[in-house]
Amino acid sequence: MSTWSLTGRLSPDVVTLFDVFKDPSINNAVVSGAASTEVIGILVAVALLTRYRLWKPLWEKWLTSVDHKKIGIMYIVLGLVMMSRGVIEGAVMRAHQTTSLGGNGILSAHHFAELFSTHGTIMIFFVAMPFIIGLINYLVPLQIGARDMAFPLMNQISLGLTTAGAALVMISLVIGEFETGGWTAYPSFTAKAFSPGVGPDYWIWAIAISGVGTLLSGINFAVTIYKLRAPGMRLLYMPLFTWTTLCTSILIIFSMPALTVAVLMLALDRYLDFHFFTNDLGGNMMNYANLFWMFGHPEVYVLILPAYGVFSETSATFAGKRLYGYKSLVVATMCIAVLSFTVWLHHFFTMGQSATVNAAFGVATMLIAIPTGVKVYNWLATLFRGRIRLTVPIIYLTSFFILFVIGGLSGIVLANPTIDYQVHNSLFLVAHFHNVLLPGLLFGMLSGIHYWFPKAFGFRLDEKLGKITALLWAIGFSVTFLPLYGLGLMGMPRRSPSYYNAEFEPWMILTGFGALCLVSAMLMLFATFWVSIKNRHTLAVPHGDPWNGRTLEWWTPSPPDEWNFAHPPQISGIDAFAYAKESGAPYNVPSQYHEIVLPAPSSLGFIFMCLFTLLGFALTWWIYWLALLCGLAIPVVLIWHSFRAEKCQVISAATVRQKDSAWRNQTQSAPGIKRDLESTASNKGKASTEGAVSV
Ligand SMILES: [Cu+2]
Repeated sequence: MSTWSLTGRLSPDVVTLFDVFKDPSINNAVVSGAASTEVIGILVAVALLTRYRLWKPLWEKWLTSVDHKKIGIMYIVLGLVMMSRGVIEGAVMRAHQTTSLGGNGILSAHHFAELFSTHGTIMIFFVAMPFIIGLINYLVPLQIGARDMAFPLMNQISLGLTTAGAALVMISLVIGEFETGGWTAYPSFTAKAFSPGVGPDYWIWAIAISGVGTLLSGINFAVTIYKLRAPGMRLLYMPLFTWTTLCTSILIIFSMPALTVAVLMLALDRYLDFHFFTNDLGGNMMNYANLFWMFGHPEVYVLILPAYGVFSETSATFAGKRLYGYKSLVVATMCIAVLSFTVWLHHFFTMGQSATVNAAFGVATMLIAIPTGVKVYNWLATLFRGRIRLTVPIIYLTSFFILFVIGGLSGIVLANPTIDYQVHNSLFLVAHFHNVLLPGLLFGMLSGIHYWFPKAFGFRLDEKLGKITALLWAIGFSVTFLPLYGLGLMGMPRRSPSYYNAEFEPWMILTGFGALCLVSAMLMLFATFWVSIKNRHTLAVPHGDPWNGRTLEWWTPSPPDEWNFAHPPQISGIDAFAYAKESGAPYNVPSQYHEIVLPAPSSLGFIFMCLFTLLGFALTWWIYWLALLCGLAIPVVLIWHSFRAEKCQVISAATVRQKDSAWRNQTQSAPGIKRDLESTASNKGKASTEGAVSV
């Protein structure tokens, strides 16, 4: 096959839709089933959008929007779409392993390897990252009293690049195959000599493109927090979620380039016969391991810190108390951020460095438990003697306390190099990282979504269904992953398509049931959204403060106006909104209003998404003329765009006055709802401050 042919490596037989008819087997049924589910899903979405004439509003109100709130929501939608694939893949893997005693199993070993690679890649890069970036996008400008991100258009481009990466992973389900070397894509396994197919290339371009998007997001968040805080908001007056965002952004800015560079070096190895990571001609695979985990370990904290931020906000709000030890939480966050750069080597304790080096990195790893412990104690102290309401976010928080501590402790166990030698390649490790990522990141994000949903959409989520969802996640997690600790200690290797020890089987079946429970938790989550949307009129909270919130975002109507705040509020301490409610009349109408200038909608982010998806696809399949075309089009579009006169939309002072004073007047005259009626239909989003524990 010529490298320069018109269609590159593409040919009709790379489409996996009909594999099952060519060669009927359960494995191929799963392959074709997954591919056709995706194709049908897209067709149904197109049909529905056409049927309800939604293309125009979708384009005008969402895809071209530069409003940080809408971009945040789109990030989270992307995460939810990708999560439905990731969770089902996890369940398919469990189904395979319960049937794989003695080397059978429903899937081929190759397919199983693809599954654990896509599952990991999707869950980290296209579920966890969009969740945190989406939540940050939505919240941070509101929490600091800003009008938008520092760079609204760049924000849209970040979303476009992340979506392009996700699109490539989704395309690999139908056209060709994915890589089989895990979410880390370690060479030499992913080197050209051992994996000549398109799989690693899909991974490379998905990660490289979305990685640039994430880096731009990190820069955007940091600059926003440094430059756009409301008058009077000192750094130590910022809400804790904003603090964790700042630390996460700094982690992104320093760690993401390491990943992008490692991935591009791997691309040079594969495309242009460089030898960075080969075992010959001067290459060394350990260079990749170092670069990858220089990103990979801080990434763990990129993911977990925003969840810590969510737990800080929800524990204070639902205990009706000021956050205990605010400053120590800030310091702990910064300590975690710094320490996270000093431990990457614990990911390859077994790869032959000296005992001294291993010991140093082991100790550094264990140190992170100290600031983490500080945090857990502070949240507990916040709840202590508070007037706690047993809401959905509090259920997530309590599950987090119980389960995450087990995960954290197993991390300290693994930080001991001698123990790591024993269990590194076993399911013990799989248990550990799921044990931190599910109760930490996932529970944090889901409770955050539940908590801020009424802010974003103007109505609460159904509390009862939300509670069932939260419990199902907690139970599903425990049944699926806690047995893996035992299996790992019994010697079951990870990434293994089959096993030969009959003692493992009952435990594998148990985790299989757990996986079903997790799938039902996900379905329940979607059911919660569905039912709540249907009942949105009874659940409406237009006044904007349904939980008696403490931070600035609750000081706006729900959903907030496009410009967030008619006047940037004057800040003189932490928990500014709680203070305003205690000591004054927070909804007084200000005497004067000014016109507001907002950036105009733009199609640049969408165009970039299309061009980068096409570029990644062309490079993966060696369609070089197309890659060249896209590679030229991208800078041309960017230059063309920068020559256009800056377009803005001006909101007149009269419009701002009309909307803002209407909301203030209505809210002022509305009755305040006491906390025991919070989950009833009478909660329209104005909280009574009577009987609150004082700020
Ligand atoms: Cu690590």
